[in-house]
Amino acid sequence: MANLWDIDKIPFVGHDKGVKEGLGFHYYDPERVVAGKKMKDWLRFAVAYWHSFNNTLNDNFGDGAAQRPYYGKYSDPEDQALCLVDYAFEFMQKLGAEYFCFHDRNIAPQGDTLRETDRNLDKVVDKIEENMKSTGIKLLWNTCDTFTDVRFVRGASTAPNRQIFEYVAGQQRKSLEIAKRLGAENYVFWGGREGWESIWNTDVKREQDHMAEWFRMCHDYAKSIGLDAQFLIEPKPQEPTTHQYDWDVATALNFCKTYGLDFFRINIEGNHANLAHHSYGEEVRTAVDADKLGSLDANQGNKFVGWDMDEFPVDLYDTTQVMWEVMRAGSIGPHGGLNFDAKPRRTSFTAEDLFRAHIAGMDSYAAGLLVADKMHQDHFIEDLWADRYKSWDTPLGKSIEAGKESLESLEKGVLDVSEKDLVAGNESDHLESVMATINNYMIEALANA
Ligand code: XUL
Ligand code: CO
Repeated sequence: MANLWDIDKIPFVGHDKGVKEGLGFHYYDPERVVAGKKMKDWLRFAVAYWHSFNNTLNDNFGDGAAQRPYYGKYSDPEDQALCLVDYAFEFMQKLGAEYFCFHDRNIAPQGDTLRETDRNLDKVVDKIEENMKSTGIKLLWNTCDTFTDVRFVRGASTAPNRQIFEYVAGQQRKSLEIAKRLGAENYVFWGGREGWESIWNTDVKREQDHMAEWFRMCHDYAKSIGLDAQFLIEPKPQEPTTHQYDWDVATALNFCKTYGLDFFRINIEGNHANLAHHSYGEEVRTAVDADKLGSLDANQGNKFVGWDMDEFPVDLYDTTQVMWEVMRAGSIGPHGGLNFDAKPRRTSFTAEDLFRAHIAGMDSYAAGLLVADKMHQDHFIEDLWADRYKSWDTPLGKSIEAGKESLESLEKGVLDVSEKDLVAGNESDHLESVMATINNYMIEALANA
């Protein structure tokens, strides 16, 4: 079974080669120019440290299956953490991913005090920094793990116990300092424990006030150290809590508006969108329309399972819809990328499987980009929208949109129209044909890729 060091850099082989003929990209051709930009610059792929290197692939009923050379080899967890850095950068280089993401507690073990933990972090960050310099791999974002440790059972910034808030402040300060040191392009906040199990024991308003105060402090500190990473909130409705405060994109945006935290953009994750009963594309649409798209956690859920499966994204409908929105917006936010917040299935436990999983995700997004590009070139959706809303492109439509009409002024125009004549529908508004046309775009754009 191939060891990471025996595997060569993953080449682009083209889509006429079968997936079984060795490791290669079928659609992802990093230097290929699509709509004026290289594929790699549209997609900006990032590897998620926690899933790709720290996840043992255990589950509720089974032990860790992942075969990684550092598991079980070291008695000191700091030595394991340092060895893992070599593995991670070797993998990312061979994959050709130019970015990565991590939580503070993924990269270094916790000590007996925050001071000791910070020291552990410094040693690993030194090594990460060296590797970033020698490979050119950049930090898309880092974040603070304020959900795994038992001290966070009742929340982090929203914990009822004030001392937990103080602890989070200290942990957070260090994490932002690391972001500055490693040149993070974004900084993510995912409130895994910021929510409630029951509203009976929870002062929801007070907790949300605390969370907003925490964000304000983080932003002030970032400014004070000259960290200009884009701040991102990552919404998720549930799991681990019954209700997370950042339920979905709209809720997170409303939270930011309520508390005047307009420096935030949104990091949207596919599986989180599904848990909130949205498609990935719908959530991206909400963020793009509000000019708040920040970055993407690329993964997918499983239709038949109601929790966060973090599957590698292979659904071309999702990737096409997401990339169509990204192309409409011009980019994945000012500094965003596609971070594979995804884990291989438990049966995919070798180093080769880790490549195969990422290749599948990268090819699926590259394919989505190619289909979306063809749709944009043809103005397929743009023309459909123009036709669907054409009755608004009239003097009266424009006047309503400009806020110049009233109920009385509009009523005059319809009072004497026969009720039967008011059923106007548009010729082009045949949803089934629209969906079938999208199928055709996929088939044809990919056959001619
Ligand atoms: C959890 C999740 C996190 C965030 C970062 O569902 O998505 O890994 O992306 O904390
Ligand atoms: Co995520």
